[in-house]
Amino acid sequence: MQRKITVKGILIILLGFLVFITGGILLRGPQPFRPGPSPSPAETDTPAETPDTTKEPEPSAPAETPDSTEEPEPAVPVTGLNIEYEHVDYAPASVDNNTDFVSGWSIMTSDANVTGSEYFEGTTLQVDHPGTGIDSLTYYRDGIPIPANTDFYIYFEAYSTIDRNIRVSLMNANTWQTLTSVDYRLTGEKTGYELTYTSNGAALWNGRLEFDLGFDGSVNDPHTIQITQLRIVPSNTQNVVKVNQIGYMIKAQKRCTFPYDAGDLFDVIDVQTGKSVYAGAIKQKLDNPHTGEVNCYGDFTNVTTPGTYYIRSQIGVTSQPFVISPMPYGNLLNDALMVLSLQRCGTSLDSSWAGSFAHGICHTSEAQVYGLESVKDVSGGWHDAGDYGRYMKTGAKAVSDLLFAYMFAPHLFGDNQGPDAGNWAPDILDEARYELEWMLKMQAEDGGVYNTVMTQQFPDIIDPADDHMPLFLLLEETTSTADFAGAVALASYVYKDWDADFSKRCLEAAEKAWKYLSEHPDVINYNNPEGYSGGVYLDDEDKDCRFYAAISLWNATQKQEYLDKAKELFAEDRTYSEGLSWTNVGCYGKYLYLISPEGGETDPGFYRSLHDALLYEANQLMTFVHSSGYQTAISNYAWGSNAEIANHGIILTMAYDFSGNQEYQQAAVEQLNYLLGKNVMNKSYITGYGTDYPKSIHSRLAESHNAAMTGALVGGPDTYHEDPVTAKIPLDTPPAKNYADHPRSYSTNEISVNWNSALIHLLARLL
Ligand code: 9MR
Ligand code: ZN
Repeated sequence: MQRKITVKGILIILLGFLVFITGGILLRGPQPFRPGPSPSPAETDTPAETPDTTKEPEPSAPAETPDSTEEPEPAVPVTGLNIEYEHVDYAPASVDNNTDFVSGWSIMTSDANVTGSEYFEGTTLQVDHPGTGIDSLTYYRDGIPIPANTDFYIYFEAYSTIDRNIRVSLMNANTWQTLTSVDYRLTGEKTGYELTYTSNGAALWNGRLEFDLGFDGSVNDPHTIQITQLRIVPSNTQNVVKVNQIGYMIKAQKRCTFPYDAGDLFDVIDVQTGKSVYAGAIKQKLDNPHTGEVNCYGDFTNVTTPGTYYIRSQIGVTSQPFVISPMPYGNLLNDALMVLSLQRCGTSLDSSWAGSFAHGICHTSEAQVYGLESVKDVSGGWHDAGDYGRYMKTGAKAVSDLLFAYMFAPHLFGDNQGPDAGNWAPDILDEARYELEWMLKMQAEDGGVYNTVMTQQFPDIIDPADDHMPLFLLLEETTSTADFAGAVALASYVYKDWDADFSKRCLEAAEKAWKYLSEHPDVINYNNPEGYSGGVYLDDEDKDCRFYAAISLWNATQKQEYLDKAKELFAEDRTYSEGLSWTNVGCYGKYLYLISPEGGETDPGFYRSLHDALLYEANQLMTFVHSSGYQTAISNYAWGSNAEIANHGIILTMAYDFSGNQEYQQAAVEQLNYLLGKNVMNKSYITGYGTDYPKSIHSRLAESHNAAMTGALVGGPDTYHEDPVTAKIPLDTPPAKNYADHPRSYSTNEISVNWNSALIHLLARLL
């Protein structure tokens, strides 16, 4: 009878501990009391770090805006942000390749005595007694996939302190049938050995590689054998290692996820040379209930040479190719913003900038106010999503994202694309203003704000200009009104130096909305009235919206009354200060107070409470990150899960700003990595980006024009099967796999302004 002993991995700690925390504090700590002007591009980066300038957004400097030399110099906007932009110093100095490393190798002995120690790159076996036969002592690993009709190349390096023979076999672990077997002679000199094999029979998923290290017929004395650098490379690889399919910023943490135990180590292979430039440990084996997998991850942060690479695991599975570069995401930020321009309603889209999405003027008829005889002009704004409805909650959320993105990183946004290129204002502010002008029209005389303008039913899949159904203006709500007040008061602050009149109009509207809120202290929020089957954004809690509104109004006016209200709401329930979604907007308020030049000075105690609340919120997200094999900050995959992941990434970057703890920023990068392909579906969820991205999105504009826009974030996996396509997915499918690249899968493959704005906001904070 053979005795099976699993080698207890005695890990040799080769590298130091991760140095996550220290790097960022000195370079980019929060400076909470210092207001400052927007940094100029020159302050933000060194030229050497931005080689691919042709693809990057142009900073909106006057010299780069052609054809209007007569125009006055644009005012340099002073947005009052007190965080100066600097590139994040991402890279931990070292990657600990041993922590959490679990070997998949085992030792089996009959009458031999052996002890083993191993680390991710190899193993050392102390053979005290080799037993009586070559298979008295075997060192082996199971679970090696052996696809049919595939050539295998197996390589290892080894030595023995006494010259001796060993046998290496590839087997079927289920039947113990030997597929191939070769004898080698080890010497005291470490030597590379090779073995090739062609699989002809049926595919076999539980292959075994076995080293027979028992008695070779002559050597009986105790000796030491070392085996390292083992690689099993099939010609026929599967792309199952998950990466960001675009790539990784040089300074960022770089991780890939393995869907199962793929060996002990992985290589980063340079596509041009085919050579491994780095080997790291596959580690942290974790059950993943969201994906139904066992995951491990690999960290290759230390690869910092620009190039195109792919990951290959020790037993042969690979990833899609990706780049490592200072700015790998090319035009993504601009494209994501252009998606919003293409959603413009109440105007025609000109082919000069809208290309194949050009269409005639749409939805300009006056809307009938629900329940009244009156009609109102509420033209403009963005089509919300794949439908042509326009909704206040998502509009306010999206505008907030754009304004915060601009405040954080103004240098990233140019004045060279879309319908307002070259008008001296950054396109992102033009875009936000297009929606804001519509939002202002959505306010009723009493200050309350309507929740939506839409047709009674969703239109067919037609061009916007062909949708002539009557428009209805539905119901004032406190939720919509408070969201409006938060975003519009923020606009009054941001546009002050660009257009004082517009800024004033915004402030008046926001204060009028506040008055309405004061007169309506209880939440008002409506489902669609009977007979109306368009979109609906249900939100039965308005305190987070009021919190955002109060802080944003305080920020714009410095009136104590607003701050008092914000403090009262926060004291009532900390969670009113949480969230960055269309339904929870509290974190916009919390963050705004923290970055406001007057924040800490006005009320240091409140500042400290909000500071701690931000870290508390981020720490909750970090528990999701730490328990996920993909480092994903989500616990429930519902409609719009991709946007939730992006929103949570933003919160993590905010926590980084106010703690200097780089772990938050690294985790935020992982959220972008998820959206660009490092996910169980091996799918980039952003159209036009990555090796495999959505092709059949749910969008009336895209479908009626037979094209898909570039840079659009789709909703992503939704556990609850809320459309006819995902309704056919088996119910026991793990949550993160409930996704369908199908135009009728509106719950997973639609695009939406408030999802793209989250992507823009996240990118602005990471690039
Ligand atoms: O994003 C919304 C999601 O959270 C809701 O569960 C769903 C049902 O109410 O509605 C989603 O929003 C859609 C809206 O109702 C209509 N326009 C398209 C939106 C995105 O799919
Ligand atoms: Zn329209």
